[in-house]
Amino acid sequence: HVASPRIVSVIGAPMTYGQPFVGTLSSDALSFCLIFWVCLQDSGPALLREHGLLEELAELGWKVEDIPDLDFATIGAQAMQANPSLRNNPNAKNSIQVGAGNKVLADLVESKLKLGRFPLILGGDHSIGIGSLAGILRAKPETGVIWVDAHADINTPTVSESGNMHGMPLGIMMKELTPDRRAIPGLEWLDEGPHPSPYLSPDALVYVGLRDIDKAERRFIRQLGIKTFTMYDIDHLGIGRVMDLALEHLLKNDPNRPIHLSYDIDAVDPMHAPATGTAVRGGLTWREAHFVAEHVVKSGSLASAEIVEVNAALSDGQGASATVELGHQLVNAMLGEAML
Ligand code: B3U
Ligand code: MN
Ligand code: MN
Repeated sequence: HVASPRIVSVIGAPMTYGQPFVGTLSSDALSFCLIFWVCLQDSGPALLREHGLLEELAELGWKVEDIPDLDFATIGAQAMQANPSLRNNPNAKNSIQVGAGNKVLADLVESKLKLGRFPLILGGDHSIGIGSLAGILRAKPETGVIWVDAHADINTPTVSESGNMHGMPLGIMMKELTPDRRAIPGLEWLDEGPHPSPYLSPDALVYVGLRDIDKAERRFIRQLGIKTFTMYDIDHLGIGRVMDLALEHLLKNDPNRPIHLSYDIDAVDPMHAPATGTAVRGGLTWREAHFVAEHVVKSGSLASAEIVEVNAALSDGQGASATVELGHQLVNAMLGEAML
């Protein structure tokens, strides 16, 4: 089957520039960064690796290609140096660093997909969705996306209330919302060069697990008619029916369409995943969280996946290890652990 290649390319993408706990921000965030030195490089991928993730993927029958974590601190610093006159926009915080890092990620994801491999991207904050989607859509423009999240991540620099880019990947990757991506410093590459990155069509996206949606995001979702299953829908229909409908929406016109699963750990209830930037109560249960991944795998259409916002620095030791363990279990589920 086209969508089940045997080599998984594990891509560590420890991005932190898309969320508030970086660099020159509030004094709270700064003192936090002095205590936890991890502020420019997220520990998510390293912790998942320490947990024996790669060995387990091998046990599941995958050939594992382990790629060294992308060094976003260096990539970001170089981008700033290369163009000292370029200013970050307060409405898209750290957009130069976010953009430069995502350019490297996009090229990597595109090249692995073109080799027939399964890119497994370990975040990092959800701003890496920009690079993942750019690379995926360059390699396979017909891809459908399942976005599992407490949040809609469809803000744009113009409407975002926080300016944090982990809340914007979908807004930036939709033409209807960001018709000129060259206007955002650091993201010019999306629309330049021999291989501009296609946009994601609103009907190629399905949301699962939403429960914290900003006002402008609500308007966009309605206007664009994006297929959305909130926690209300999961309560009402059950996760089984919701996932059937989600797959039906993406696969009805093309049963062979590749699917990308973008999994924000904050979709899961904070009882199980407290170590994340913006935890919201009332999330997926442990089993619902697994079922989402398992059911997408079972369709045979899953072609790439990412897990994001596992941030061990944002909880006590116990909460951090619980969150890492869940992330690790979900990755196993994405790579077919529950399949007989
Ligand atoms: N919608 C809010 C909050 C948020 C989005 N993504 C996360 N938090 N993780 C925002 O800042 O855009
Ligand atoms: Mn997210
Ligand atoms: Mn989220």
